[in-house]
Amino acid sequence: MINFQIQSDLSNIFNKAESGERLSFEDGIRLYESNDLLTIGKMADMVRKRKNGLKTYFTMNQHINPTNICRNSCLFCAFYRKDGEEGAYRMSLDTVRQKLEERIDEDIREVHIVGGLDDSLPYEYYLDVLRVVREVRPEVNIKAYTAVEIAYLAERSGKSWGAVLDDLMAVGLQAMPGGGAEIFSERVKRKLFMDKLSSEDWIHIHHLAHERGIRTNATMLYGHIESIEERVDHLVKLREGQDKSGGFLTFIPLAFHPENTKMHKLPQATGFDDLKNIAISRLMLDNFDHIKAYWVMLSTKIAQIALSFGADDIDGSVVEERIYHMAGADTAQMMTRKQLRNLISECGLEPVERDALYHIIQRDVA
Ligand code: V47
Repeated sequence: MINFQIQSDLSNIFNKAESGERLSFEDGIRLYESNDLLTIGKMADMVRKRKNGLKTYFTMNQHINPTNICRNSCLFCAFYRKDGEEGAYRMSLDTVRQKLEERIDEDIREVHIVGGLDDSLPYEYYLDVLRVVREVRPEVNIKAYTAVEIAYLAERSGKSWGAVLDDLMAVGLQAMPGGGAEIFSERVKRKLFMDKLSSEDWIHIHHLAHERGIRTNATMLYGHIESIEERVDHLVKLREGQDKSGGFLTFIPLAFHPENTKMHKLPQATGFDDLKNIAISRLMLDNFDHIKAYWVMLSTKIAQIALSFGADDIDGSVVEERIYHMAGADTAQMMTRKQLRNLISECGLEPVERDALYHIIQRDVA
């Protein structure tokens, strides 16, 4: 039971959140229209504590982006390059192996792999990357390839989406990251990421993964040209998708970073908007167990506050993040286990180390 007075016009929503009643589309709009951030945050914290208590998850992970060469040209992306362009790269399998071996002394539990849609790489390369990870680190969880990459590999190989997932599972795929969802709006898609999947296809590929026992994440890219109606619609579509399969693990709101993109004139989302998105997603996504405050995108300072605004996960040690750093993120490239634990404990919360599937890692910590 939460002990504070709701003096704003959000008391109706507070009553629903307190009793566990599902919030409507209109409730979502009212939350986004409200500037009563502390009330929204308190409500989200109440839901977060009901679901996860003080537990706050983190993971020791490694990001590998095998290629940044991409046939798409999404306006929000600073990561992609065209073949031959300055800064374009394509890792050999030996380089992938070397990246993994460089960190072999660290007890990493998740390898997170995403890259571009690279027409010069054969289908088998995408499988081989996972084979290399399995060889070097047989125990690690492999979280790889967005729904956009799955659809691309299907098109390249002439196989169905399900058959591509089967091939990837056979070489170690266990989970999929939440990228590529962007914002589920045809209007925005036509303007910013014309060649990507429709919302129906993105959700369908995740359902095919869930049917096979592959757990997946979901994201929403905000802070560009989307409206609040489009944000709420995105959350409602994900909630409906989760009702059908139950296979989503965590939701990660991602703030658009404009630097080095074709939309560099847009301002970056504010801390106020970041916290609002964390809190509203916690309130709307009643069937998601976890909301992630991705420190690389938010900064460690906002991520810490987000842990009292509905988030119960802070992602991980990361190392060599490229997508945000190419877009001007000035956060660190990595965090140690100790730093992650301290960041969480300092907020009066309980750090819990997990793998990509939210299995808890027990350790003796000094
Ligand atoms: O889909 C790309 C976003 C996503 C920019 O599942 C940008 O655990 C901001 O999905 N500014 C990829 N955002 C990252 C992603 C992710 C990250 C961390 C954890 C997980 C997980 C998933 O990044 C893309 C797109 O929405 N993105 N460019 C940019 N300039």
